[in-house]
Amino acid sequence: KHDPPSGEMLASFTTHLQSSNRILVLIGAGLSASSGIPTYRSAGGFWRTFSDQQLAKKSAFEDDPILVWQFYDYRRQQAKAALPNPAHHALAEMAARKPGLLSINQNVDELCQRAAHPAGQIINLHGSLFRVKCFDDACGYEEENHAIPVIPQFPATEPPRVPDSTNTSSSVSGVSIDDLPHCPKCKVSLLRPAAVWFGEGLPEDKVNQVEQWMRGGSDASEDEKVDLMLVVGTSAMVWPAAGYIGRARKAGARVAYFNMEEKSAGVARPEDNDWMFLGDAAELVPKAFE
Ligand code: BJW
Repeated sequence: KHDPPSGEMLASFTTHLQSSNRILVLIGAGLSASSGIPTYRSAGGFWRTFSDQQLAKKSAFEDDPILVWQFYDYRRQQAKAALPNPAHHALAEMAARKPGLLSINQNVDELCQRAAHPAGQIINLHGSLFRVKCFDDACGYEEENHAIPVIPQFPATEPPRVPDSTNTSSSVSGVSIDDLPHCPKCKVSLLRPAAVWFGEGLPEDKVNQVEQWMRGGSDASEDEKVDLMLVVGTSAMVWPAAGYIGRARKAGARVAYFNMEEKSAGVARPEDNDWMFLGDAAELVPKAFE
């Protein structure tokens, strides 16, 4: 449990926020933690129970697409059952008030979208649980897909059984590759979740949209001044997303962190001028925006 932010800190943040036009927000899993969606690396996070190398890599899907689809079915069910929390709503309202605000969203749960975050002001850098694409990049097929479960034989409310030394088979009996969704365009490859896995490049159009914003919408060669950078619920360990914090700082931004942990990697390098809101983002973001 953390002490609430002091009145002095809130006042200095509010003054800066009010005069800020160009605001960059880096969103991570901590934003959705209060909505009941596990983070990746902090307590109860996915990568504490499951191996990211067994599930969030192209080679993992090649090795065991049934297991990977089970994991994503489970995640889709969790995200669909969750509701946006007060911080998702506060960010969406702030974006509507500040047309110069851009949110770089690492989350794949679509809770920001469901809180009506203005679509032109959010970049879903790591994709979405509710989009699928052809496993063959050369085919290029991609679609929105909200079906749950994707594999009818698999109860999406149960976590997948990941093989380990005592259990070498992950497959649910009766499920075969033929039961997995196939690409309707090339009719050869499997469909896969359209989330960005480790070792994969980020979607080029999304990276370009962030670049455009960084350069103030022009083809200038240097970044435009950024007034404020908000770092909300991310360990800032995953690149290239983490790099936007330093980039905004270089472009003049003051930085405000909203994180449960003071020692989380994402807040390991605070500077004197930064604001550090320690605690649940779902409480602190709306409070700081009051
Ligand atoms: C709260 C809270 C509450 C809790 N309130 N706060 C440069 C250096 C080193 C490595 C690399 C590098 N460049 C590239 C790499 C490799 C790799 C990488 O970054 N690895 C690091 C882990 C070391 N990056 C990539 O592979 C990326 N691709 C790439 O760079 O392509 C070019 C390339 C190709 C080939 C070779 C080299 C380069 C792709 C990264 C894709 C990330 N994908 C995932 C999975 C998405 C799909 C899915 O969901 O299944 O994205 S991994 C996972 O991490 C997910 C997240 O978006 C991402 C970030 O996690 P996040 O949001 O920060 O969550 P946590 O759990 O880490 O942190 C939660 C935080 O919240 C904590 O701080 C808590 O304290 C806090 N918190 N409750 C407030 N209530």
